[in-house]
Amino acid sequence: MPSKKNAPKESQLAGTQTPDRANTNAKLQSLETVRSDATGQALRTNQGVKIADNQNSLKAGARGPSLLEDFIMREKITHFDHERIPERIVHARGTGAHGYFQSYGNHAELTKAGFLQDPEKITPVFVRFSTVQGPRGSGDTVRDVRGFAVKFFTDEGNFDLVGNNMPVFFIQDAIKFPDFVHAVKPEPHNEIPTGGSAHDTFWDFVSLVPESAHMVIWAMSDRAIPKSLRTMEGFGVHTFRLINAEGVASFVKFHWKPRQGVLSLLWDEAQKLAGKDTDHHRRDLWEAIETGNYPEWELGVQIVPEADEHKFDFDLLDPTKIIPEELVPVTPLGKMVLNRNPDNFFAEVEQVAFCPGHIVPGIDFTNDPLLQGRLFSYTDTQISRLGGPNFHEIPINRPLAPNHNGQRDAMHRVTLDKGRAAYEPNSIDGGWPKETPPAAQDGGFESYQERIDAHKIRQRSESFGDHFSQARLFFHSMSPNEQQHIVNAYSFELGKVEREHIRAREVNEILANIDLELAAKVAANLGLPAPKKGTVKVPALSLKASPALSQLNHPGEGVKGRKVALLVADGVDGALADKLTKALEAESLQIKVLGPTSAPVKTADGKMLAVDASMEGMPSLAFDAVWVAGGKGVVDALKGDGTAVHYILEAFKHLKPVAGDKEAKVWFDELKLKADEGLLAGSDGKTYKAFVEAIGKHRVWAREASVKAIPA
Ligand code: HDE
Repeated sequence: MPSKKNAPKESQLAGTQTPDRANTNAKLQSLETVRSDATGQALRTNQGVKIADNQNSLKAGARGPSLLEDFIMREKITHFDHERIPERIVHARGTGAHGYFQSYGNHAELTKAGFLQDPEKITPVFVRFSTVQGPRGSGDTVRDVRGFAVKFFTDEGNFDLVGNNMPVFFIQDAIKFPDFVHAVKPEPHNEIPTGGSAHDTFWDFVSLVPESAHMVIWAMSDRAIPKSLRTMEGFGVHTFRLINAEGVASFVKFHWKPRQGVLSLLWDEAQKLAGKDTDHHRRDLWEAIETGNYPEWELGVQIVPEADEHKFDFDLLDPTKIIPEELVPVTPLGKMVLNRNPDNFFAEVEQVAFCPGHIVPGIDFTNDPLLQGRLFSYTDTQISRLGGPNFHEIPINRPLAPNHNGQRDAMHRVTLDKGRAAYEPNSIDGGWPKETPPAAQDGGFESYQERIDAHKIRQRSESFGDHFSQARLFFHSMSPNEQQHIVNAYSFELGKVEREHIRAREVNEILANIDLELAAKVAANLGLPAPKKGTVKVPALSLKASPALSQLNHPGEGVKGRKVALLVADGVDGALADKLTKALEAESLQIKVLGPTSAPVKTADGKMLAVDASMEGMPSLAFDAVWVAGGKGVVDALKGDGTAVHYILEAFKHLKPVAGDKEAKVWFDELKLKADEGLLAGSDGKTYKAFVEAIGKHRVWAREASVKAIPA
C-alpha cells in the first residue's frame, strides 16, 4: 500500500527495452564511459594508491603536529577546497531529468531538421527547470518565472530550446538585461529578499520601464507559482525560423503543452511550502519519475509564413508579445517524455550548459534583439562558470553527433586529437576534417539568407511601442478567481515596497494603463487613491480575450501522477484502505499513507500497517487531495489531534477535494465544512469516482470565496 518508492531505477532495468526506455540509451551509453561505480572497490587516492587509514592524518607522534608530507590528506583537502563552481548568474536554482523526444510525423514541409522528420526516431533530451532570482539553495515555490531548458541530442548536433514557463519577457533589448537582473536580484546592501521580487529595486525598475508591464502581469499571475514542474507550459518566447529543404522559411513560436495540465499553487500554499519543503518541486519531479509517472509534454509551433510577417498588430520580433492562439493555433509536432533521473546532480544538472545559439540545420534565429544578445551571453558565461572553453566536452554537454574541428588545447581539454593539422584547409591529414556544403538533407549549416539593407543605429523600432494592450488582453482572459489572485499578488508585492512613490507610480503609470479596475483594487489595498485614467493611449485589440491564456482551460488529461494523502490511525479498516488504494492506483494516482507519527498503525483486525510519513512530515500542501480512512476509532483519534484537524482544514481551505470513508462525514460536519462537489464521504465506487473526478478538476474553485474565515 505505501507508494512504490522503491521502484527499480532505469539503470537496473537495462535490458528490459520498452519504447519508453529505449530512448535514452544513446546518451546513456555516452555517459557510460565516465560513470563511476565504487561498489566492491578499494578506497584509493586520485593516483590510484590504496588508502590504509582514512581516519587519521600523518603526525609526528600521536599528539604531535601534522606533517606536510601527508600526500593523502593534502590531496583530499585540496580537492575539497575547490569543489564548488560559481552558480549561474540567473536560474541558479534548478533540477533536471533525462528523457526523449519523438516526432508525431514527418514535418519536412516545415523544416529539414532530421529529428522532426521521422516518427520512428527517438532523440534523447536533457531538461533543466529552474527559478530565476534565487541562489542555488533557495526555495522552489517562490513567486518567480521558471526556466524550461531542453537540450536535444540530435543526430545533426545539439539543439537547445532555452525557454521559460511564460511566453514573453520583461525587456525588449538584451542591453537592458543586466539592469533588469540587478533590479530583481536581492538588494545589494543586505541581500534580501532571497528568491522573490517583492522589494523596492524590482518595482522601481519595472514601474520605470513600461515594456515590462506584460511580463510583470504574468509574474503576478498563478503562472509564477506552478504546482509542479510537471504542470508548467513551456515557451521558446522569441520568434524563430524553421526552414525546409527548399529553403522556404516560416516564423515559429515554440510551445510545450503538459499533458498533466497547467496547474498552480495557491499563494498561501506556495509561501508555506517554501519553508516546509524547500525542495518541493525537485522532489515532486524526482518521485514522479521514480514511480513511473513519467511527465509528458507536447511540442508544438505557431507557424507564420514569411509573407505574413507584418500582418499582426504587434511585431513578431518583439519578445514582450505573444501571438494569441486564437489567431494562430499551435500545431503539434511531437512529444517529450521525462523518464530517468540523473545519477549525479553536480555532473548532470549543475554542469549542463545551455545556449540558444545551439541550433541545427532547419532551424534559425530571427532579429529579435533579445535573442541576438542571448546568442552571445550563454557561451560567454560558461567560461567562468565551468572554467574554460572546453565545457562542451563535459559528458552531459557532449553531442551525440561527432564534433571534429581544429579547436585544440586549453583548460580541461579531454579529447586526444590525433593528426598534425589543427587547421583547415590542410594537405597533411588528407584534408580532414572537411566542410560539408549545405544540402537538402545532412548538409552543413547554412544561415537563412535574410536581406538586410539598413543604417547602423541605436534605436528601438516604433513597432515595439505598445506595452499595454497585451497585458490588458491577459488580464481580461482570466477567470474571476485568477483575476483576484492577480490583484492579491500586486497588492502583496507592492505592500512590501517601502517607497510610496514607487507604489504610486506602478499603480498610476502601469496598472491604470492595463485596466482601471485592476488599478483601483490594488490602490485600495495600498491605501492609495484610485487613478481616474491611464497615462497613455492604449491601442484597442480586435481580440478581447484569449481563452488559451486561462489555466482553467488546461486542466490536464486525467489524474495520472496526482497525489492523495490517506490519513490513518489505530483501528483503521485495512481491507477498506486496501480497496481504496487499489481503486486510486488504477487511476495512476500516487498515494501516501500518513499517520499521527511515522510509526506503523494497528488495523482493526490486529495487523500492522506501515505509513509513509507522519502528517506533520508531509503537510497537505504537498497533496492534491485528502482521504480520511475508515475504521473504528480513526476519526476519534484524528479529531483529538491538532495536526490532523489542521490537515483537513488546510486542505479544504486550499480548495482540494477532502473525502473519507463514511465515518468521516460526522467529523466534516463538526468542522463546519460547507458541502460542495469536493467534499465527499462514502466507501462505494460512486464516491471513489466522484473523488477522482474532483481531483481531475484540480481545485473546487467555487469554494474560494467562502473559505477566507478558515484558520489555517
Ligand atoms: Fe537567460 N541566461 N538570458 N533567458 N536563461 C541564462 O546562462 C540571458 C532570457 C533562460 O537551466 C544564463 O547558463 C540574457 C530569456 C534559462 O542552465 C545567462 C538575456 C529566456 C536559463 C543568461 C536572457 C531565458 C537562462 C545564466 C537577455 C527565456 C537557464 C547561466 C538578452 C526565453 C538555463 C547560463 C539552465 C540562463 C543570459 C533572457 C531563459 C547569464 C543576456 C528571454 C531557462 O547567460
